[in-house]
Amino acid sequence: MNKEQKTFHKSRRELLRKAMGKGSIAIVFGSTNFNKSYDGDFRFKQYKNFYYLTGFEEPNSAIIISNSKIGDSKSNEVLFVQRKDLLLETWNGRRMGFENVSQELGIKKAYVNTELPGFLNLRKKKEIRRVYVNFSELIKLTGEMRQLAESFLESLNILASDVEIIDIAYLLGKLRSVKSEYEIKMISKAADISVKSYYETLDSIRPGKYEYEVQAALEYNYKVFGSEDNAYYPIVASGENGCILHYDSNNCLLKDGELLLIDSAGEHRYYCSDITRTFPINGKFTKEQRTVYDIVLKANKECIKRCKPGTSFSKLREVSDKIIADGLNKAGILKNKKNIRKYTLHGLGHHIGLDTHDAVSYSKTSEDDNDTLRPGNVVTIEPGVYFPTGSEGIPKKYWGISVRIEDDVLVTRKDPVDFTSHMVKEADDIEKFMSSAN
Ligand SMILES: [Mn+2]
Repeated sequence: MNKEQKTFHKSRRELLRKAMGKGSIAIVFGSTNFNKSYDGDFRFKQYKNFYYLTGFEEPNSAIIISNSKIGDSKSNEVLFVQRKDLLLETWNGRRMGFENVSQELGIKKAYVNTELPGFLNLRKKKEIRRVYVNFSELIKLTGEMRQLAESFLESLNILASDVEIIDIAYLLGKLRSVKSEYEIKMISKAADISVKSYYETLDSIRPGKYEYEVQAALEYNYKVFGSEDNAYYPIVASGENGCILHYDSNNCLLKDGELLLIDSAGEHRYYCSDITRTFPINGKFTKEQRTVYDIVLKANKECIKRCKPGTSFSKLREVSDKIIADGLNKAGILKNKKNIRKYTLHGLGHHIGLDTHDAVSYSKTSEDDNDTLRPGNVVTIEPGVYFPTGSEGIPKKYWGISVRIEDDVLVTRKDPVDFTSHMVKEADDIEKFMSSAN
């Protein structure tokens, strides 16, 4: 791990210590291998909260973080990892080993994960008043960590009457929602990789190709440009499929005269981007498609401009719905503007980061406002309009049209920074690019 990344994860542990306050201890488990079928597992992916604090990508790990010394470790942070095992490493890949943790990750102290139970006995530790645990992930652990997690959960039964036991997700979500310079660099790099890949893919969009061919071109290019993984499973939805928000079959033929909605992006070093563009399959929008497209684009551009501290997701959605309702109404497509949400369906945007829909709070209560945007937030702006066949009150010639346009935007004290602004989105520019690509 390079120095910059080490410094980043160290700074996250420090932030967490501050946020927890004195008398607190955090116990955060990493992920384990999950079975897909028979003797095949899903590709391993680290839990994001654990990754945030460590940058460590091996399964069967856990970290304990506190403001004071933890157990006999003489350290305020201890990582538990798999033991080195030459035979298992031959089958399943290299292991760092506890001996190399401090050098490789910059975490002060490490042990083999079989030592963990000794550290989880908190009953005699009078100085501990609060215990933060990633319960929602802990209960899913498999394999060697499962037994350990279960006995830990049982031990909390007695402890719970004496100290506060709290799920750490909310607290870490608060920290994760404001991105550091390092994180901003990673997300913008992921976005740039995705944009480059879209350009390389434009010439595979034409009548007669299949959705999965476009998907394959995108995924190939993500890897080539430096992405280790999809940020999420690609949606490559032609025609009416675009009206299915989480369409992922990607097995239909691209037809002349229809639109292709692509919602797909790569990640970089665990940080996600999230892009949607809508293309005319034959390279030219019909009059009806163009009308809807330009209205959605107007909402997209206006909301990106407004991505400044003090605005909120709910305010932006109102703005977007109003632009789209007015636009559709003026074009004679939507009579009753009050019905607009039947056709815009989803929220206007979300945070992105280690998760594509970043696992942070969006709630607004009298105590805590997570709806309002702050400097350092990175969010998507993704207005969409969907007219599936049978849409009541919508003229038939618009049925089957779905348009979504999504960009990734950093909120700063000054103007918003659009990480995906170099991806073509004006209807004229899209047509120009597609005619030169084909
Ligand atoms: Mn999105």
